[in-house]
Amino acid sequence: MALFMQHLKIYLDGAFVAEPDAKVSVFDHGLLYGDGVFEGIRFYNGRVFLLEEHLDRLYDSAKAILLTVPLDRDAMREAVLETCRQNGLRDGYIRLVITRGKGDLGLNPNKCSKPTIFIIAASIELYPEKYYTEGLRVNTVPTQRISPAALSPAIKSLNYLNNILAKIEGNLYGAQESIMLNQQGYVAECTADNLFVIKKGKVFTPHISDGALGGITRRLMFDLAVETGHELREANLTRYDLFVADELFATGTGAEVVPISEVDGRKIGPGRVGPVTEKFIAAFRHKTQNTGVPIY
Ligand code: PXG
Repeated sequence: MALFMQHLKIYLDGAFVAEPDAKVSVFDHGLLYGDGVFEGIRFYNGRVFLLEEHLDRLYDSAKAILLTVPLDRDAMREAVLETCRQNGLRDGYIRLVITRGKGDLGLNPNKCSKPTIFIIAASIELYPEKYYTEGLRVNTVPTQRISPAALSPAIKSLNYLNNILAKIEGNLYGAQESIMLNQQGYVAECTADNLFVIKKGKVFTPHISDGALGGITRRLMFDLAVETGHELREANLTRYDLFVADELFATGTGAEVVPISEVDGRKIGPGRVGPVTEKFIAAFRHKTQNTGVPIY
């Protein structure tokens, strides 16, 4: 064992600080109200994967909640890369968070003078490899995806209670992920992953307007569909479409491309990873290992 613990270096409002000193005020509205936005980003093989796409979504999320990011895009990109360098990492996970900042106890964001920005780069514990062959057991859950008229699910905000409640319900069923429906009963997404349905060689995924986050991994699937020769289109999907699918998979920065082998007690297709999903997994892994913005 190491004789001393090496702390992560955290980017916090323009400086790098050791993890025990990386502290945010109890008056920060990110904490008091979940008022802020974030990104989860991966880096593989010394390169940050799909960084520009994550920056696009970050600035769009901030714009949608009228949060003016005090760093421009070039400075933000450099802050992300420098956080990886400061920690000497080549593979891992980046959490980039921008909160409304420190305010008073009222929710009025006008009282917050300066957004708080922090960036964590760390190694992560991946899903066990067996999930990628055996697939996940998932459940649809009673908690509906929040209506776009209430808070757009396209905004990657710090308000995750909707997803967390769905996750808790899945946990109660012993599921490894939960599928959320929207208020019309159509499939929206999983709690931190987008969903894909394969039927007769064609691939379908819920519309963003059905309550799915515009996942960066989801977006990539449209390119991989062309590469693998499968038609992919957006559709209104019901639980029935899931039950009778030939294959299902979920996508997300953390989960990558992961098969789903059981939904609400129904075995899906072969009950393990299917041939089309295998092609998407292989194409995805090739991209992660061979593309991205170099860190060093
Ligand atoms: N839907 C929701 C609600 C999400 O939060 C995705 C889909 C997938 O999007 P990306 O851009 O990652 O392909 C997310 C991802 C994690 C993690 O560790 C991911 C998210 C949130 C918290 C943790 O994978 N969001």
